[in-house]
Amino acid sequence: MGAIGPRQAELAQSHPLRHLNWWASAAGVLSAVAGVLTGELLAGVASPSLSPVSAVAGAVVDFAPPAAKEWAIQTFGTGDKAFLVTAIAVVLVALGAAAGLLELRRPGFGAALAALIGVVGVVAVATRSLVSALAVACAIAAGIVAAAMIHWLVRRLRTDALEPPPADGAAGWGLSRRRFVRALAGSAAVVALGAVVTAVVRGTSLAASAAREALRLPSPASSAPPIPPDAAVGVDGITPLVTPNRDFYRIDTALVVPSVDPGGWKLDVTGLVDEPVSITWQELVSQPLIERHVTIACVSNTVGGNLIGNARWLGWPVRELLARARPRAGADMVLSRSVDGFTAGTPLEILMDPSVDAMLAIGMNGEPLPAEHGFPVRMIVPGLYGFVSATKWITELKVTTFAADKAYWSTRGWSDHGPIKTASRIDAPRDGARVTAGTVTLGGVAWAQHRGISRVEVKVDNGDWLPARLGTGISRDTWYQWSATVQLSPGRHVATVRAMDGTGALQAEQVAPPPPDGATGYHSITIEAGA
Ligand SMILES: Nc1nc2c(c(=O)[nH]1)N[C@H]1C(S)=C(S)[C@@H](COP(=O)(O)O)O[C@H]1N2
Ligand SMILES: [Mo]
Repeated sequence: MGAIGPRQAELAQSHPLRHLNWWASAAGVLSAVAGVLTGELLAGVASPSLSPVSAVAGAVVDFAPPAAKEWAIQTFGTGDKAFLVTAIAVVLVALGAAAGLLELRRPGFGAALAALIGVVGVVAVATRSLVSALAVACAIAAGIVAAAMIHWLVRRLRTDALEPPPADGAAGWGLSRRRFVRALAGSAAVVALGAVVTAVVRGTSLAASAAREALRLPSPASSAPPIPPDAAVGVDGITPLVTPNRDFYRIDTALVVPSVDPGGWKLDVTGLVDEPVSITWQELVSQPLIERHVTIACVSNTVGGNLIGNARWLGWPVRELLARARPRAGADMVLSRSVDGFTAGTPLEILMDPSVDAMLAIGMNGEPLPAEHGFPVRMIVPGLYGFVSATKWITELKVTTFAADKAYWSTRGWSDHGPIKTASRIDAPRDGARVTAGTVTLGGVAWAQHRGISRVEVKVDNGDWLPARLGTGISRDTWYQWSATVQLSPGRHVATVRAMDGTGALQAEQVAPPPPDGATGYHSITIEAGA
């Protein structure tokens, strides 16, 4: 082995590696694909609602001029999302090839271009409302993988091409490029395997999340009543009145979040009805929609627990759809089914009650439902625990009877019926917190969905119950904030809260665990008051 042979030197100088263009482009495209797969695969596990590609799709829709959007909708109709994803793929392939060519000529520059594409992904993720550290990390990983792979493959290509011919005189590049080809083929095999794994892990979620990002919710025909100015009591550390989507509790039996493309979604009303009906996504979104704040809660929530959240839901009243199907006399339950087989059994009477506004929800706090919260459509029923009402990824409403059908949790030790029990919680100060002795402000939330809260009281140690200041409720279907100032002497104290619902019934004091129909008992915290 010695100096670079004259043939190679000539290649490098007079025809600077031009004959390797195809190979370098292939390496670049493969690296781009590897990066995208990495991002999507990680997102599938760590951040199902927000993957790098769906973020870019969303950002493109947000920042594209209206005329371009109009054109895409006119030209591709409901295929506009598919067009968007295809366009992003074409751009990525082109940029990948360009990065390969650049890396061949200026080692490091192509890798930098790949990293820059990764940065675009990171920025796109950062502009989305569901942004999280994990979502950003997925996009960063995508950029790193693409940049590292392009650098490694093209270096392999260059060394192979520039290596002196072996002593036996066989053509240098012709022989040694096989090592590069092997590296490329090996990488392609890994990428292909990664693609299969990604497809399995993510299913159709890329299409679904891109569709979600590109979606614009229609305006409600009936808007949510405005939040009263004195609904918030202004105590530090209290739960916000409306829970941001990214902080909303999540409870379901799904190992992998189902991905449902609204384009193929429909909801069938079956069972004891005069006329089985179906509704597609397009039909659903063109109905007069209502928007309401509703606080949903999990029956598994323990006293003082946080499996509860309040959101502004946009949807179509379930009773309108049921009315089209005309439930038969004798039916008393609607078994709602999810794509993943989960079922909930809801009293038909509640779903048909015009004062309840049970809805097929498509929007949560002004955006399409996040994948984790049931995209594209879920049910929301004010006043009922989630396990008997809040079916996510909903696909069927079977009108039936409690006698004939059992829902998922009702066969597993939980009750058939699940009205939400009146409860209250102290959020501030935190349990075990140290405060300065003297006047201390407590704050928290209380809820009795559909009955409303009429009164909240607090007690320190074994003292008297003192009335708390109750914020005006957004509606009786949501939780209420409350605050109270108490006097604490130095030492350890126990503060307790209780609430009374709108009918004048006090919340149950008797301590009961969540099964079979919801925990009861008063919430207490300890406070260390220092001098
Ligand atoms: N498809 C499906 N929907 C479901 C569930 C589920 O396991 N699968 N869990 C229910 C339960 S027990 C609750 S408390 C709520 C929680 O809704 P969230 O995850 O949006 O907060 O969803 C309900 N809907
Ligand atoms: Mo639940």
